[in-house]
Amino acid sequence: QDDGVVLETARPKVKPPKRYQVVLLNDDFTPMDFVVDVLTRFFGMDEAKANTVMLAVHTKGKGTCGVYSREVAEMKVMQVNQYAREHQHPLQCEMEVV
Ligand code: TYC
Repeated sequence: QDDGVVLETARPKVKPPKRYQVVLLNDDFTPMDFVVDVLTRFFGMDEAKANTVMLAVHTKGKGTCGVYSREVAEMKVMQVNQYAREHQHPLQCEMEVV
């Protein structure tokens, strides 16, 4: 019966998964329109948001496109860099742990 004793089971600590920022780097050659296309195509931004982010990267040198799990961030980085290379633009995308 209820004697007030609480039994707790020991369990290994699980850490929350790390999150990763996907970052776009500025360069002097990639057309602004192409960067806006990338941001709408791969990061689900509307045209206005994509324009704002593109201009922030253009003026500040780099900027965050979104924050994801490692797997999703790796996929976005690969897709963006491949898409840029296919179109012969030097646009660079990287990931950073938050
Ligand atoms: N600086 C580029 C230009 O003037 C535009 C640009 C913006 C390029 C963002 C890359 O990540 C970038 N055409």
